[in-house]
Amino acid sequence: MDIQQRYKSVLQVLKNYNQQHLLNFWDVLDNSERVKLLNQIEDIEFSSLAQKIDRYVINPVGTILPKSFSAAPAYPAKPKTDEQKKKYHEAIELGKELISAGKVAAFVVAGGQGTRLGFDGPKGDFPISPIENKTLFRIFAETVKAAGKKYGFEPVWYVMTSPLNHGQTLGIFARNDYYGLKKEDIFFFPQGTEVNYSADGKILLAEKDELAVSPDGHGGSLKALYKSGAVADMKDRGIEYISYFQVDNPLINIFDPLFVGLHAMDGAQMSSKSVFKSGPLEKVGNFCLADGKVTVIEYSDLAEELAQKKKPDGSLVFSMGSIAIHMINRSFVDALNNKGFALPYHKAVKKIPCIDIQSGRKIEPDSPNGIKLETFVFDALPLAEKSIILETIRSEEFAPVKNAEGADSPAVTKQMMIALAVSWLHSAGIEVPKKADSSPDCIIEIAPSFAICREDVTAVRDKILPIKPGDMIYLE
Ligand code: UD2
Repeated sequence: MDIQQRYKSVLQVLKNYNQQHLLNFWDVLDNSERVKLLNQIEDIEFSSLAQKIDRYVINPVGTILPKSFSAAPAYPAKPKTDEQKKKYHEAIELGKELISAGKVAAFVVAGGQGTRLGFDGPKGDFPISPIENKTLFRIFAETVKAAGKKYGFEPVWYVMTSPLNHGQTLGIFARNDYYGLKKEDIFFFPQGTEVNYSADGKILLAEKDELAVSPDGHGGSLKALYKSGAVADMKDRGIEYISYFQVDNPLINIFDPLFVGLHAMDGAQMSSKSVFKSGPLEKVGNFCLADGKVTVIEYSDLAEELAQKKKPDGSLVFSMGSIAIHMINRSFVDALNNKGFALPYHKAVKKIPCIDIQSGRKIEPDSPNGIKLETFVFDALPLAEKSIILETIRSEEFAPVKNAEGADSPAVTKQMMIALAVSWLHSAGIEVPKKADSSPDCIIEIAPSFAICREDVTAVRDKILPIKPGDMIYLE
């Protein structure tokens, strides 16, 4: 079809959906700009557009909560009964076997825009370790490599980017020689995008020849894993379990035998780790049980009265917060995509630079002017036949870098990294000098090549020299 024919047919479709403004600047575009715009418009899924705009943009009904739900049960961080102790022991053994057999792969979602942190560039390139200033990507890569060495397998790491940061991310890895991993053992793929809308449901133009788009949310990872060929690659390599984590959490325990083992023993398809919420209104999703299915209800959707509800012993009813750590079966992702699935959209009202469709002038908004739609990965939990939750201790596995200042800021994350290193040293029987307020009087950083878990430190404790007040010690 020549370009005029394509133009005519696209214009007709756009008219049917009341989006013909997207071609307002056709006359001032050159040929390559016209092709670029048509390609983007032809990629829109028009079959679901009208319903999507009505349901999520113009007349949003908000999240539809299950009619009745209760708090979801979780495996405790430490086993309590003899039966549990036996099960945890067996799960750890099974987890180690599966990891050693190369059945578990690392998977980071790194497609977010990281605007809250105010960092220019992919968030994985943010320096965070307390002494060496290692970036998040470097910490994950070294952890993946160390796990391969510890368990004797060739680790594979899947990295989801977005079309907005894909090229930059590839450049960062190449410049850093893939942080010592084999290039062919890191599989990069971009997630999908969603077009952005004005409040009245018109698709926004970022430029006269370009639609305004944004990443489709971490829920998009379940489609992108499949579309990109990552799932097929996993099949070829014999990988069965996907260890899913977010780019902002340097404490992540990527290859955790207990989590892998419990998930596999219970025959789950998608499982999660949780922490006890720091308070009733902490901004994390809440693990609930609805119709027998594990479901995450975002903090913003849980009525305050329920969030505050207490048990007779004074503890919170909805106490388990989601920290976005999941174990997902490759076969589950495969099956979802084969039968076709859709996660619900969540609407975010944001400042979106765009073109005024009458004048063609660029608008740089000071206040939110447009709508982005995203899907969330945890909305796939109720689609799993079986899903388990393993509680974990916040200080051991969760210190996300999200904001420039205050809670979840780099300063807090670094403190938590030091505190975890100190706690591992304590467990190995090593004295760590303390200040009067009992905070550590030293800065410690443990390289993944030295230890990726508490037990690793105990195993090499004789190599650690005495620590003096004020020391800065990097263990590698
Ligand atoms: C998320 C969870 C929250 C809690 C918290 C833990 C949601 C809505 N909330 O909050 O319940 O678990 O994390 O830290 O998820 N990402 C992509 N593509 C996208 C959007 C995000 O890859 O299109 C990645 C992003 O790079 C990051 C992660 O997803 O690794 C989380 O994104 P976020 O910072 O927007 O999530 P947040 O902090 O609102």
